[in-house]
Amino acid sequence: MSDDYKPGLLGQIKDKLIASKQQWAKDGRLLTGEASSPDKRRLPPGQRLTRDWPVLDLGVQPNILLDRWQLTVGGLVEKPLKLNWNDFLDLPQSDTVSDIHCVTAWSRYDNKWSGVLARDFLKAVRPRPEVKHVVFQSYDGYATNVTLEMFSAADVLLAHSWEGGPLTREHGGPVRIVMPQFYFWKSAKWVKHIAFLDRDAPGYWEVRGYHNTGNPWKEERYG
Ligand SMILES: Nc1nc2c(c(=O)[nH]1)N[C@H]1C(S)=C(S)[C@@H](COP(=O)(O)O)O[C@H]1N2
Ligand SMILES: [Mo]
Repeated sequence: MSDDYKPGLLGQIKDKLIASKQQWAKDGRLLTGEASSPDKRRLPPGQRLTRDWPVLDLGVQPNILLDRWQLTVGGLVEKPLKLNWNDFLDLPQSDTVSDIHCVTAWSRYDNKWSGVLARDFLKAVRPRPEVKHVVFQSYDGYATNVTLEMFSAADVLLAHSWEGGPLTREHGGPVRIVMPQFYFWKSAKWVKHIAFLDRDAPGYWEVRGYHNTGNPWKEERYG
């Protein structure tokens, strides 16, 4: 976890934001109860489109220099990895275009990402047959959990670039996860370690009242 987290003024403001977001989960804020399905509409229920790109974090935006960056992979895998920046760029590179849906009700269409597809990453890591869950751990102490099935979708990316330029620090650079089919809290910024597990391990928001899966078309905000 982040040892260097010292709440200053910014930290205190963020603590309030976190507290109110946790309260939303208790109150069931933004739930519309509208029925929807992925093939019928692009904008999930209760969402509104934005053209800017809001920044959400816990009050720390870790500054990881590329020559000190590392991504490690552990748990039940045939190939535990410790990747430096060059190792990461040596993996097969792909581009994707996907929409963002944040649980705070903003969506942003047509984001162009570059990086390593989860499917290519999985080929390098080779999870053991008993693996059912994946946990992303980040440089700011954040964590979020998904199933191996969710992580294996064709559109999931370990992204280092957005719209042709390096992903900025505020948006999770050097590398963040992009999970387009789920609320954006599943898309861990500043990813540091990926654990492959045979049991579930709920992350930061999942233990604070947010849904374990977070499918926006089913409006799985809280749970
Ligand atoms: N490491 C880390 N990843 C994170 C978060 C965070 O606080 N720390 N916040 C999550 C939430 S709630 C959202 S909505 C998105 C926000 O990403 P953005 O700031 O690029 O819009 O990042 C997700 N990933
Ligand atoms: Mo979020």
